[in-house]
Amino acid sequence: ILKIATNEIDGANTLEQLNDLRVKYLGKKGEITAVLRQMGSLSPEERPVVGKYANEVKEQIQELVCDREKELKQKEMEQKLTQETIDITLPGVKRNIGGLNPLTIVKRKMEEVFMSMGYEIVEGPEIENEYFNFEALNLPSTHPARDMQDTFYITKEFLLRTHTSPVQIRTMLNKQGKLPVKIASPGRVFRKDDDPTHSPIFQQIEGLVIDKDITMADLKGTLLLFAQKMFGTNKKIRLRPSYFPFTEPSAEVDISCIMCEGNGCSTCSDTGWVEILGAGMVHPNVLKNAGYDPSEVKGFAFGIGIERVAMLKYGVKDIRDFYSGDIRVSKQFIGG
Ligand code: FA5
Repeated sequence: ILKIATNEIDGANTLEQLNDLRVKYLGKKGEITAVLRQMGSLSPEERPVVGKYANEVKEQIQELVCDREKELKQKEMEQKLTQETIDITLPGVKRNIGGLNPLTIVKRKMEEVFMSMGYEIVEGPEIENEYFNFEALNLPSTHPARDMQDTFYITKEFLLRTHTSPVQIRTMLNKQGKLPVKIASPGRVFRKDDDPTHSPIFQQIEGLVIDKDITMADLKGTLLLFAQKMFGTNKKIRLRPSYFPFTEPSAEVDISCIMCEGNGCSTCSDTGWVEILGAGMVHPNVLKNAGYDPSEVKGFAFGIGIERVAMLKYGVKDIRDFYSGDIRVSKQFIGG
């Protein structure tokens, strides 16, 4: 048996053939198993001799199968490697690469402008406590101004923040009365809005400055400097009286958008002005809620719409173009 098995195993050319031979000799109905089964019919003297010999043959066949299996696997691998060669001289598949989203470019530029003016960049949570989004900002639940920003509520207590202003409260509480406070906080905000200039998800950058002797003139100067650093020194800003419960007095701020080239001038709106932000002097109740004494310190705050700034900067008419993911849009901004 051993001689024949050795020949056959050596001659097996595939793993399948080898497996058939394994079954033929070593399987339950195999030839060696048959010999071992017949042991009962042998005399007690013959049994140990034949048994020992049969087991030795079994072990040798097992070893032969094992060695041949290794050889065949090696051969298979070599074959695979020669068949699957890669032609590295073939031209590659060209990837279509876009640029940074214009909102990212504008957000980074705005952060840079504020950092250059000494602002610290901080962030706050998008899922916000009703207390920080409204109550602490001088907007109790009975206040009619809560309807000014149509809110996505998650539970009675938690909501998607409608503006970046809750970061004002979080920052002041963290500073524990220390002066000065000077932060800019960019981030996403959410409202039930949806039209060409209003998106349900958009971004704002909040500014907050608290110190002794801060006045409305500081606010106006800061915003003018921001506008000119962002859009060029020929830009003007205009403050219109407005109302926010968390500032007093409050203003909405427009930026001039008349563009002149050669002999002709064009404008982005009928009036030549576009609203980009809300601002004002921090309300005494807000200072109190955040642990500051309004008789000792004053402050100003503002909230700028990042999309509005980007629309103005790049002449984009529909806010939804920023979110389309269309590579033809972002491609135009490669290199920022
Ligand atoms: C506010 O959100 C106030 N928290 C701003 C503020 C901060 C005032 C600090 C005073 C002190 P308002 O709702 O006006 O205000 O939004 C501010 C800016 O966000 C707007 O001027 C506009 O540029 C932008 N904005 C508002 N709603 C949308 C929207 N749906 N899509 C895109 N931009 C928007």
